[in-house]
Amino acid sequence: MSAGPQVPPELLLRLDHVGLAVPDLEAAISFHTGVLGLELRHRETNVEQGVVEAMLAPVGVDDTAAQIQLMAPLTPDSAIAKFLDRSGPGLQQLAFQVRDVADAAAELRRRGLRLLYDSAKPGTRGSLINFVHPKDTGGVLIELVQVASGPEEPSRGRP
Ligand code: V0V
Repeated sequence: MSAGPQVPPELLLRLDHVGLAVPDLEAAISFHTGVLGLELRHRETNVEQGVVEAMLAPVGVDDTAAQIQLMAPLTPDSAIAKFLDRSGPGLQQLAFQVRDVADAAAELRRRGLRLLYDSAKPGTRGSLINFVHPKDTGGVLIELVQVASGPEEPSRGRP
């Protein structure tokens, strides 16, 4: 039996967030807090990415757990505006924490995947981000996130 290529255990550390494209950020925040009962944790405008965004989590869950990211377009030519035009509101991306975004991107390039940026760009809360093209992942836009404070150690094998 062939062992196949070794996957470095530190490549994708944990799910950081699930990104949803929404046409109206305030309406989406109202739904996710008022109806689903999530808690608003953070808001930010990212001009380079063309988004206004909000991060939400279940009440009482600490900020190291995966969150929901709501993203509305700032401009009609932004990635989120194009996604809304083509697909409507909904799941736009899965974002995984990586220890070092440049190293993770290089490893995935070696594995034949197309990364969208030559080098990482600023993401939410001071993170550094890059993306894998959705056509190389079975149709899901995957974001790599190097968090500002360094990733939490995953608690594998513990309850
Ligand atoms: C496009 N496609 C997708 C997709 N976006 N498939 C799954 N998930 C998505 N989000 C499909 C599309 O339907 C086409 O399929 C195909 O990919 C090629 O489309 P394209 O013409 O290249 O589409 P574009 O021009 O809309 O570009 C798609 C990419 C763009 C992924 C290249 O959205 C991009 O650059 N995304 C990265 C930046 C981003 O998403 N920023 C917003 C989040 P068919 O029709 O050919 O089959 S910012 C963020 O997450 C932040 C700040 C953070 O987390 O900190």
